[in-house]
Amino acid sequence: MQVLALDIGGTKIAAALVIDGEVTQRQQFVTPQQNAAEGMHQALAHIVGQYQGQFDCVAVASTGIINNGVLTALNPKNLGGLAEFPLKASIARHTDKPIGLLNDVQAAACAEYKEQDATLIENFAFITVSTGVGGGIILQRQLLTEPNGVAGHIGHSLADPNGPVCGCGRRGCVEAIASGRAIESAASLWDTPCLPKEVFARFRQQDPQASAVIHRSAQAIANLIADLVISLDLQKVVIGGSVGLAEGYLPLVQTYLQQQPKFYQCQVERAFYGQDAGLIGAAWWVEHNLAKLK
Ligand code: ADP
Ligand code: BMX
Ligand code: ZN
Repeated sequence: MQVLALDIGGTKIAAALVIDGEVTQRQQFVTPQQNAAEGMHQALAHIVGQYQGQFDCVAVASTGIINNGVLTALNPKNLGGLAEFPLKASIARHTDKPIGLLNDVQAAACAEYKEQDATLIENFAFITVSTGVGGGIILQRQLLTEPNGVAGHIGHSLADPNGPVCGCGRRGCVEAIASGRAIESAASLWDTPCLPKEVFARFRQQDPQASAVIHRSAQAIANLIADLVISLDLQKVVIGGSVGLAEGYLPLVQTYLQQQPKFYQCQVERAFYGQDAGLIGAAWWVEHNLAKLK
């Protein structure tokens, strides 16, 4: 089966044909930030048009709470203020093939979990540190999506009650401290402001200001992992997203996690599929749930 897979994040939209788990014809677009609803309709029309006639179904991994084909942003600031968007209906304007949708990190969790030995790893999570911070949780070998698609929104658990207000409305979320946008916002106040990619470059050169921000992010993620391990008996966590995959970040998370008592620790690894975890997982999930979509 040829699956048109889309991975819609707060910063970029990836699209590809996924055939037997292999990614081909991958393209990447910037997520619209201005006039976001209209921009999203146009981006989807353009992308589906590019692959017209080449796919049997569409699999969408998208940022936001995905329920009944509708995207509801928990943090609308990550999507240029877009709070709600009819994702499935927008794509269905351009194709009559079946369309399956799930949250971007839930999808990535599927891709990475199928690479695990399920006889050994029963409880598992994927954490993305990207525009936001998201999660996909697998318990007793099953991805949590029911009943409302909310499960896994761990970026909005509490990191610091005195931290910055998050775009979701809550104060001190992990996302408000650890995400790419949080790093960007901290670095925008510096004498020589810069974007997260440059913050990482300065961190690797041991710049104290950059190191403090990256350490704060990694420590919040390590604490989040510890909370998940002790709540859910997780056996392994895999990390993705452009911040999560950035050189030097994972070792820092591991170092902070190793400072926790033994019961709070678990194996933490880099995403096997890197930036393609969402695309591959969405395609896999839709192929395995196709009967329910028709
Ligand atoms: P999305 O959230 O759309 O899935 P990404 O996973 O690429 O996209 O995450 C985007 C965030 O990662 C942005 O905040 C961006 O500034 C940051 N980022 C992009 N490239 C890098 C990099 N090489 N190193 C560190 N951070 C990066
Ligand atoms: C936010 C939330 C999650 C998402 C996560 C990572 C929105 C729009 N998104 O916590 O649904 O999974 O970010 O998303 O509320 P990304 O855009 O960083 O990949
Ligand atoms: Zn929040």
